[in-house]
Amino acid sequence: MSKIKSVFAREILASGGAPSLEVTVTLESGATGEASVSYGASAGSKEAYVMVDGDKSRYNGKGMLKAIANINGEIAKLLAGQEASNQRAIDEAMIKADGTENKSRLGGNAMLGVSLAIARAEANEEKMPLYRYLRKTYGIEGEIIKLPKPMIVMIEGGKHADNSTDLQEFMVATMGERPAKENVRMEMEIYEAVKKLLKADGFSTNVGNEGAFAPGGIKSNEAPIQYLVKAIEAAGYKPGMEAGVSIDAAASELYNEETKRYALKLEGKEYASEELINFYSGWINKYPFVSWEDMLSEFDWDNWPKLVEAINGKFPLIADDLTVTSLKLWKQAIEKKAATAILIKLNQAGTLTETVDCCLLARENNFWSVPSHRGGGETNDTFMVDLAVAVGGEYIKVGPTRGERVCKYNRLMRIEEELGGQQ
Ligand code: 2PG
Ligand code: MG
Repeated sequence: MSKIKSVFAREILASGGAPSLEVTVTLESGATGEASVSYGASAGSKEAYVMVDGDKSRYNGKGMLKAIANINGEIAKLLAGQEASNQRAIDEAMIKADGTENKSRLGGNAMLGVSLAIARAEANEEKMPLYRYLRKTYGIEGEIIKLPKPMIVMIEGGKHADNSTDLQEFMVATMGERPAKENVRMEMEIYEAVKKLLKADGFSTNVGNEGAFAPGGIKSNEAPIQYLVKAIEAAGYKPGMEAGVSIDAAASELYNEETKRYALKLEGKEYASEELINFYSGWINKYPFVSWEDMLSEFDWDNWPKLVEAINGKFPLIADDLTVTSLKLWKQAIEKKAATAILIKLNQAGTLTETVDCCLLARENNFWSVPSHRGGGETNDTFMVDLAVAVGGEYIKVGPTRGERVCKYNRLMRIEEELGGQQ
């Protein structure tokens, strides 16, 4: 145990080439912890506030100097001398000091960077791998550690890639139990198979934001599902047994709040919610799905339960923009039977404790939590992987290529190696 001596933040670059921030926390014992903060391209409207400078003379207004000043000034002062092992109390103190619903005074990005760096510093202080420290801190000790499976974005569109599909992500998720490194290998073999199939049909295999293929000119939003099923087979695996397909429509981006319709350009259609549910429903029994995510807009709460009913327990409906890793919204979604799993993004919540609380609520209800990367502003930080391991997240959702993505899978395989026979 040790007290916080200093908190220091700096501006770094995130994957999209715009800034993010990195925080170093030093304890009185000399132990240190570092963390950086990611942010999204298709962010939900109720996410914790990402504070950017707005000064157009630097990085087109996307600088992080204001958030950094909040960390190096007010937050550092608030936390100096506090016991670093009191993570929950520290996060609560920051929330109280901020005093706003969406962390807009101090910045959700500022608060999260500090929150995560403190956890890393204390884990280092206690000489524990981060996932173990998180289990201890949040009382998740004593159960077998089960590693999350990979859910890998293979084909992307929406806000993550121009000229591709309307729906944002088409993923392959491994099924069944095997070592994490075998799951990762399978996925990458399937990724190569997707590449070959797309090439054979004359598509470009350039990649989008998350390192997934973004085939311009693809004919429909259903075609990527077919490519993925074919690729699973071509790589030598059984669709629906060893690997299946997941979709994240990121449908808030397709929804017009005034007309209450979803624009699917590839289909040349504008669907009302029920029509869109019917359109999706045609796929339910046709393909081996592992999960669907954000198939409806965050502004279309009333129709989510209808989609849950249409899926009829075949696979989980994951809420992302709908619940934005907020305990309040996640409780509401469970109550209304609007979703049956939750996507977890640390920066949506803005503190570690609030994020873990969402994961624990999922556990209590036997729903999956799926820690996820971010689209536009990912960093090399792998905290989300340790979080997934700590809370027993069923999957981690991360892109297949580019350094800020593969580091997550490399961390997962490293944890497996560390655990050895202890799993
Ligand atoms: C999502 C994410 C990650 P973004 O919608 O699930 O793939 O995208 O970070 O852009 O919100
Ligand atoms: Mg999403």
